[in-house]
Amino acid sequence: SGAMALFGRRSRPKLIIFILGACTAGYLIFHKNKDKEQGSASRRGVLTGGTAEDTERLQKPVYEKPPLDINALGELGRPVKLELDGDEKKKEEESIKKHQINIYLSEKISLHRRLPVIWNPLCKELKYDYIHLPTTSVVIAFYNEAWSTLLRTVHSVLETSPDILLKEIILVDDYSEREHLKEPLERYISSLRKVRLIRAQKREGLVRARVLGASIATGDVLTFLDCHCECHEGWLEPLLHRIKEDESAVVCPVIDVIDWNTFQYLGNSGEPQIGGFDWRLVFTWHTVPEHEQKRRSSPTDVIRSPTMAGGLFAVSKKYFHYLGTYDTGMEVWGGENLEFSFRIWQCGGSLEIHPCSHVGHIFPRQAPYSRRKALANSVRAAEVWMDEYKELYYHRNPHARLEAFGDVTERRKLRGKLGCQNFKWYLENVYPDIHVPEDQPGMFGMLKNKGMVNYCFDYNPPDDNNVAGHQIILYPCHGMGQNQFFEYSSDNEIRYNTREPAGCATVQPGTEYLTIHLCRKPGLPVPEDHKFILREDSTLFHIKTQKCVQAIDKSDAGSPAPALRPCTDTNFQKWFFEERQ
Ligand SMILES: [Mn+2]
Repeated sequence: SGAMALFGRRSRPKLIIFILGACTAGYLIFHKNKDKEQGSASRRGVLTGGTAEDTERLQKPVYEKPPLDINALGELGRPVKLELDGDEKKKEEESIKKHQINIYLSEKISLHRRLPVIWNPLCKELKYDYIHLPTTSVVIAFYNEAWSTLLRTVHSVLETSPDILLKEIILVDDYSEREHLKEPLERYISSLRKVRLIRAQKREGLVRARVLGASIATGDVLTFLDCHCECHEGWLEPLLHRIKEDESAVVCPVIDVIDWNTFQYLGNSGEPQIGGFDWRLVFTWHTVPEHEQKRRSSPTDVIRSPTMAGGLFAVSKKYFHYLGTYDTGMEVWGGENLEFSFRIWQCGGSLEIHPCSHVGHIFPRQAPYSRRKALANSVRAAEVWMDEYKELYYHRNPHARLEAFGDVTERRKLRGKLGCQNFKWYLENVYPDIHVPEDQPGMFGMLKNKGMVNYCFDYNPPDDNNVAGHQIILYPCHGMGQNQFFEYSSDNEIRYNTREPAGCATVQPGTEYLTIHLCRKPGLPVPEDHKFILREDSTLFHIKTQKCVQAIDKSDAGSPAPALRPCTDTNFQKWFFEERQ
C-alpha cells in the first residue's frame, strides 16, 4: 500500500470493495433493526448441548500461558514494591518520568503473568456457543509505548482469547520515534501467530490510527484496546455474544485499574460504574441508576451506559462503518469518546458495559503526551450532536467558542443521513439522571460583587470525584468559566454546576461562611439552607439565617470570601452575574 507499510501474515484482498459494500448494506439493515427489546433469556449465554470437553477444546486460547510461578514478581496481580538504592532507584524514577508508568518495574514482571480471579461467580456459569460467535480483530494503536507494557497487552490477548474467536491482533504504530518499536518489534511479532503491524506514515493521533487499523481488519467484530492493558480470563466471549445478539450494541468491558507504580491489579467483582459527563464535557463515572437496575433481570446482564470512558470497546465492523467510524477530523485524543457515545445512542445503537468482561488498564500517573487538541475535539462533538444544549457547554467554557474546530459539514450530513435523534431525546431517554441547567439570561456566569470590584465567587472542589465540602472564596475574576462558573436557579439555589452531580451553595454550620454541598436529588424539595433570594436591589438573602451575603476582605482562612452579615445598604452586599469579561 502506498500510504502505509504493512507487515504480518495476511495481505488485504479486495478490502476497499468490501468496506464500500458493507456500508451500503449496513445502512439498509440497521434501519430495520431499531427495536431491540429482547427476552432476558436471549441476553444470557446459550448452551448448545456440547460436552464439557468440547467446550474446553473450543475455549483454547491462541497460546497457553507458561506454567504458573507463584513466586514471580507481580504474579496474580499482586503489588510490587522494589527496595532499590542508588543507581537502580534513579533508573526507576527516570522510567516513571519518561512514561508516567513504572516501566523499570514492568520490565521485571512476566509478560505472561496471570491476573487474580475477580469476576462475579455467576459469570462463570454462562456458556457460549463458540462455533457461532462472531470472530474479532483486536485493534491496538500505540505511540511511543514502552516495550513491556505493549507486549504484555499483546500476549495477554493471545493467552486469554479463544483461538476460534480471535482473527488477529492489529497493532497500529502512530508514527512512534522510539527505536524498540521499529525493527525489534517487527522481529518479535513475526514469531507470533495472528499479530499484524501497520504503521502510519505521519502522526495521525489515536482516532485516525484506530480507523487505519479498522480498515485492514478481517474479523466480524472490531475490539479496540489501549496499548497498556491486561485481559482477564473470559473477557472476550461476553462482548462477542452480546454483539451477536444485537449487532447495533457497542459493548465495553469493565475497566479494572492496574496501578502505574506497583502493577497491582485492582479488580472488583461488584457492580461496575457507568459513564456520564458534566457540562464542561468531561467524562464522569456514576453508580448504576435505579431505573437501569430495574430493567436488568440478572447481575450478568449488560448495563446501559450514557457514555464510554475511552478506548476499550467492541463493535460489529459492519455497524462501525454504518455509524461513520470515528470523526477523523479529531486530533490526537480527548473528546472522541463522548462524540462516539452520543452518536451511538442518537443514531439507533446502544452503548453497554458487560459486567462479565474485565480488562485491566494502566492509568498513567498523568497523560504522557499533550492533549492540546482535546478542546477542539469536544467542540466538534458539541457542534454536531448537542443542538441548542451546546450553549450550556459554551457558558461553562467561554474560550471554547474561540477554538478553531475545523469543518463539521460531513459529520452533520452523516447525522442527517442516518436519521439520528436530537440531543433532547438523548438526555431524556439515555441520561435522565443528568441535571440540565436552566441558564436563564443574566443568571449564570461569574458572580461578581459591586463593592469589591472585579472579585468573583470562586470554588475549588476537593477532587475530581467529589464536589462537596470546601469553602467558597472570592478571587479576581478570570472570565474562563470553570471554577468561577455559578448559576442561579429558579428554585433560588446558587449552583456550582460545571460538575455532575452539581454542588449548591449553603452555609457552613457553625460559621458565617458559604460552602458547597451536593444539590438536592431531582424531585426532592430544596433544603431551606440552600435557598438564597436574589432580590431586586441585588442583595442575596439567605432565608434560613435571614442574613445577606457580603464580600469581606479576610475570612478565617485569610482570603476574601462571601460571608453572611445582617442586611444593610452597602455595595459589598450587592451581587450580579456576568457571562464573560
Ligand atoms: Mn491508556
